[in-house]
Amino acid sequence: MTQPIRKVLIANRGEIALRVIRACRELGIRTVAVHSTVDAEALHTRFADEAVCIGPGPSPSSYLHIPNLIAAAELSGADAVHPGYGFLAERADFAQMCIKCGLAFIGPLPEHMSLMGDKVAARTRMEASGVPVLPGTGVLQSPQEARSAAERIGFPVIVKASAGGGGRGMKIVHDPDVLEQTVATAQAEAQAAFGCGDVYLERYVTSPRHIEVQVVADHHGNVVDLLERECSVQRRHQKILEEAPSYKVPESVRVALRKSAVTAAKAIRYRSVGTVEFLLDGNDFYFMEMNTRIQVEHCVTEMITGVDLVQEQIRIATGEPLGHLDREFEAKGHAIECRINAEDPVTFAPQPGTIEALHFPGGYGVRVDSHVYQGYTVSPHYDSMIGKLITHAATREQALARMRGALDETIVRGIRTNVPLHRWILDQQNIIEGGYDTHFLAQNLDVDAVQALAEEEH
Ligand code: MV4
Repeated sequence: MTQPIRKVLIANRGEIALRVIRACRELGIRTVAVHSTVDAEALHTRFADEAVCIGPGPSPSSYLHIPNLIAAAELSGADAVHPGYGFLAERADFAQMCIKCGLAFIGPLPEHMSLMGDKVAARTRMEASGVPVLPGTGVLQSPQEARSAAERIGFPVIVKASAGGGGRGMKIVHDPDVLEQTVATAQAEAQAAFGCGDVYLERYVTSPRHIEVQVVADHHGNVVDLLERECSVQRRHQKILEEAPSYKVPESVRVALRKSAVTAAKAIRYRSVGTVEFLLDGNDFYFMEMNTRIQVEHCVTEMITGVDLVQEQIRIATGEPLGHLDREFEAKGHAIECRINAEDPVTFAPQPGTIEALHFPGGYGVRVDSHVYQGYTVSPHYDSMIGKLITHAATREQALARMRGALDETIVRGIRTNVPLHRWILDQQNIIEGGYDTHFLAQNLDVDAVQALAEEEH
């Protein structure tokens, strides 16, 4: 039942393209990079065994252009496609097209992506499978229907777009008097943004933590969880810092979270690596979304489990059973990841430009996943993340200390980065103590303190 993979086309760029190249190299698999004209000199273009130009800088004409990607795969004789994260990673139509063209898609089935992309369908399916969901509704048929539903649920409620996700298309309603109007606006906005005006209600959790469980599922129905990550340090739904395992979550809750994630994956006969996201409200937790891709923050899970998630993803795509992975995992130490972005540390405005000087940290327990180098130009066409610093140590306290040192050793000149913001975050009492919630940054960000650190940077 196994289908060998000899050559992988990587439908992505940046650090994740390098991450996939490294995984393939170790598995003895050849790689094909695709790149836009802007990325002709990029490291993924250089380090892959082959490279194919797929169009100009703007993503719709290159990294999102399905016909060009399929043509590149056929031209190069690739037998599989790895989508990375972002771009086409969760597009069921892309996965479907790959399969139709005889290419193994290194990810789940298209139907898994469609189901989880439809937030109401996902909610309904999870609830039916015994995974906890918040009190809420199906697709609202009218703004009037919202009124009686909200009375049953209790205020505050949140209006979410069924085609949204990742924080897009959400509105919080505290006041019953504005509910119907808010629902009508949300429907119109969802129609404009997603081409689908379906919205639904949920009870709004005012101070949640974001905890997500890594799952790995093979083609034979075996599912295992690789513990959880906490990603509560976010700004406008962009994660900034992640850690594994979660801290100050009672053991009984962690066990229940992990069990629910496995239940979720089994219920939909999921395959490949995936992440089940939960909102943690005190000791209660609720299913939020499932991500059907490898995630940016997968590295912290790798550090505490010793499992190469990208290699496993590829092995699973060949039809291999979980085998050695099919066991109860226990965290080995603690890992933290800081996403380094080319952006102003205070305003968060992207900072495209050329990196004049660069030094990344090193040492025991320090991992750097990055695609940039001295002389590299950060393009305004793509995401501003220029790399990830990951530290791993026996304890959380040691991992934090190691990260402070790693940040102090990081030098990026020519463009502004969020390194000073990270340095500030790691000195905050809420972070040091743990147990912070998703409002941490919005409620605590001290712009002047971060500015001072930015100016002090050598
Ligand atoms: C929520 C919520 C509170 N109550 N749903 C944000 C991203 C998307 N996955 C869903 N999100 C939220 N859904 C209910 N019923 C709060 C958030 C939320 C959030 C969640 C995780 C991490 C950061 C967040 C920041 C703001 C809002």
